[in-house]
Amino acid sequence: MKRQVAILTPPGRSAIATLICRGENVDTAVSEFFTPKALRDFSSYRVGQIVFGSWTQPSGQSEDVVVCRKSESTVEVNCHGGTAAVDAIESNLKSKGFESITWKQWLDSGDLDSIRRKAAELLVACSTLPTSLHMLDQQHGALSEELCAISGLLVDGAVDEAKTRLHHLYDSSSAGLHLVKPFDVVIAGFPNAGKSSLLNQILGYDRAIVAEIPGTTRDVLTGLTAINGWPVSMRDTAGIRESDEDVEQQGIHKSYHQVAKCDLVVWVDAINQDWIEPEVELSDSTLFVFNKSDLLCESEIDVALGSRPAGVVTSAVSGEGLNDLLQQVITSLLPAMPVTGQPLLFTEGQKSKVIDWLTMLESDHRDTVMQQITALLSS
Ligand SMILES: Nc1nc2c(ncn2[C@@H]2O[C@H](COP(=O)(O)OP(=O)(O)O)[C@@H](O)[C@H]2O)c(=O)[nH]1
Ligand SMILES: [Mg+2]
Repeated sequence: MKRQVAILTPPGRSAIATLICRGENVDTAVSEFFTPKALRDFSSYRVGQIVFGSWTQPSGQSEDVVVCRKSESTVEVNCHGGTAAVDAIESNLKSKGFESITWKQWLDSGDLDSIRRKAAELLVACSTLPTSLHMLDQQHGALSEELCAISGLLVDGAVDEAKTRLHHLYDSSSAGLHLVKPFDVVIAGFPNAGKSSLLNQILGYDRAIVAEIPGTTRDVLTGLTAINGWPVSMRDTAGIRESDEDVEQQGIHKSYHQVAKCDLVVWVDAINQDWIEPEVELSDSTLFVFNKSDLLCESEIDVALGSRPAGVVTSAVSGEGLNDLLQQVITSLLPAMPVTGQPLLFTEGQKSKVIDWLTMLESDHRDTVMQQITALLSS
C-alpha cells in the first residue's frame, strides 16, 4: 500500500490544521516523530482513540499535536493551524516516503462510494451550519443507504414501495439542491413601493439605492443572505411599469425577465395606495407584501387588505412585519423542511437519475434500475 499524506484543512492560518496519512507501517513512520504524553508506544492505541502528545522534528523543535488512528493503516494528525507546523509535519512524512496528495485526490482514492464522495467534496461549498450538517449526513451515507434500501425493495419485488420512496427522494431535491446553491428570490413591484428599502432592511445594510423619485433602481442588485440557515439570494429590480427613459427601460426589461425564472417572486405593493393588479404574469410562487403600513392606522390597513390578495403587511421604516416576511419567504421556498439524517438528492445529476429510474420502473425495467443503483454505490 502506497504511503500518502494529505492536508485536509484549507490553506492559510487557522486555529487547527489536520493532516491525514496512510500506507504501509504508518504507525512506525508516525512514531519516528510522535511521542504520546503517556509515553506509551503509539501502535498500542486502539483505532479511534485520541492521543495527545508532541511531534518532534529532526532539528529538535517540538509541537503539541493530537493524533488519532482512523484505521489500521490511516493516521490523522491535528496540529497548530499556522503554516509552519503543517509544512514541517508534511515534510517530515515526505522524508519517510509519503507522497503528498490533495484532499480531493485523498477522497477519490478512499473507500467512499461516489455519492458520499460528492457530498464530501461539496461540503466545503456549504455556507451555513444547517446546510453543512445536512450535507454531512449525505457524506455519512444517508442518501447511499436509502438507495441501497430501494435497490433491496426492487430485489424483493416490492416495486410500488420502491417507487414511493423514489418519489420521496425526488421531492427532497427541492431542499437538497439548495444546500450549496442559494434560493433565487426576486423582489418585484411598481416603482416607489419600497422594494429597495425592504431589501436593505433584510440584508442589514444599504446595498440598494433608496430614493424618493420613482424608478431609481436602474439595475438589478443582488444580495446574499441566509434565512433559518438556508442561503437565499435576493434580487432587487427596477419597478415594473411603462417608462420613456431608456436606462430605466433596460432595468425594467431585466425585471420582467427575472420574474419569469426564479424560485420565488416577492411582489411589493404600497398599502397606502390603491391596489393595482401586477401587469406581469406571476407564477403560483408569488408572495405578496403590503409595505408602508406605518402610513396607515389599523382600521385603514384592514380596509386596504379587503381589496388585496393574502399577503404580509410590512413597514421598511418601522421594521414591522419583517420577521413575518422572512418566515413566509422560507416556508414558500421550503414547505417541507428536511430533518436531521434525512436522505436528500443534492445534485442535478442525482435528480435526473431518479426521474429516469421512475420512468424505467413504469416500463418494467427493474433490472436496469438495480444495476444502475449498484453501479452508483460501488464506484
Ligand atoms: N413611510 C414609509 N416609507 C417607505 C417605506 N418603504 C420605503 N419607503 C420610502 O418610499 C420611497 C421609495 O422607496 P424605495 O425603496 O426606493 O422603493 P422602490 O422603488 O420600490 O425600490 C423612499 O422614499 C423610501 O424611504 C415604508 O415602509 N414606510
Ligand atoms: Mg428600488
